[in-house]
Amino acid sequence: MTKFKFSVGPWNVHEGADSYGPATRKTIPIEEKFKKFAELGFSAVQFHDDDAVPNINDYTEEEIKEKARELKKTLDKYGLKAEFVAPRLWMDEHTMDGGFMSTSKEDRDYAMWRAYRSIDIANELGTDMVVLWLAREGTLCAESKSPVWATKMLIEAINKMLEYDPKIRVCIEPKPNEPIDRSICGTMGHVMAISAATIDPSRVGGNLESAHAILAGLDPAHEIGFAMAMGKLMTVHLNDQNGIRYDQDKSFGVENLRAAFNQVKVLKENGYGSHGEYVGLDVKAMRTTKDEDSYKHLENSLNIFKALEEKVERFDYDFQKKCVENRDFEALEMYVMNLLMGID
Ligand code: 3MF
Ligand code: MG
Ligand code: MG
Repeated sequence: MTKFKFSVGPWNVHEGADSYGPATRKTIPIEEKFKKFAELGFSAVQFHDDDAVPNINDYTEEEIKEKARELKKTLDKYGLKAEFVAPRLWMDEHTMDGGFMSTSKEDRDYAMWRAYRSIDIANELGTDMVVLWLAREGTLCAESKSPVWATKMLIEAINKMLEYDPKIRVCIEPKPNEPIDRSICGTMGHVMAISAATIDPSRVGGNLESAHAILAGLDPAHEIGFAMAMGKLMTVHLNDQNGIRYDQDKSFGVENLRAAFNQVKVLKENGYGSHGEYVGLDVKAMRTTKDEDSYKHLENSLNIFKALEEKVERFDYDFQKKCVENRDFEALEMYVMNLLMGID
């Protein structure tokens, strides 16, 4: 049996709307999702600030904390932990052209307000992690913003979060593009550099999403490995992606099985989870999926992960060593393919 603990966000079960068409499924209340997550074997839930406290702009700081305390009770009821809180800056009118890197001082202040509230919510929910998916932090028009200034703004914003709460950890989820054309912090390498430039690098790390690495033309397992080598892989968003196109958030492993195997392998070989890290999913059902199948992509992702974990357990390291010594990578590659195809 797996020793890994899994997490998922309520947005993973969604109505099916995309940029070109409306919803295809009914909205499921958040508590019903929690119940189902627990049944499926998830240990923790990931939150946007406004998943935790809807209409967050309408409340005072104290009211927000109070609502978060109520949510914690609901999570407790289902035996679920909160993994992280992420300010959903990209949805708000104040952050139309970015939050921390907006050219408007007023909008940057608003973004900080949301970041501080996310930290407050995280504290109430019993987690020390805030995730920053920097959705609109970059440019649509390259000449609209200096990348030097924008990068410095991000570092300044993270420093303020670290100062606001001496225990909070800030976890950047890099993505090279979408919804912006050019992002400021596109890969794990960028995240590590930003981390090193902050006032407390030990509290700034990364969340590697498989699809985001693929969109950057990189191998997700190597991105995970790079962050782990730096001791800064705080969480993962496992999913899959068919090449360099729109962000698809497909079920883990359904497009790139060998790459998925190597993600499980690198996590397992390097003791991921031993410091309480969760294996997080960030997957979406296909738009055509019926209401009654709203959770199938989660089940599929978990089943694929666990099947690959079993393959990793069977991986013959002696044979691998021999192949490497003989430089017989053809044999090693065929061994891996046979393992994945179930051919002994
Ligand atoms: C976008 C994403 C997001 C983030 C999430 C948490 C919808 O490509 O992957 O998921 O992971 O908002 O920051
Ligand atoms: Mg994504
Ligand atoms: Mg994600």
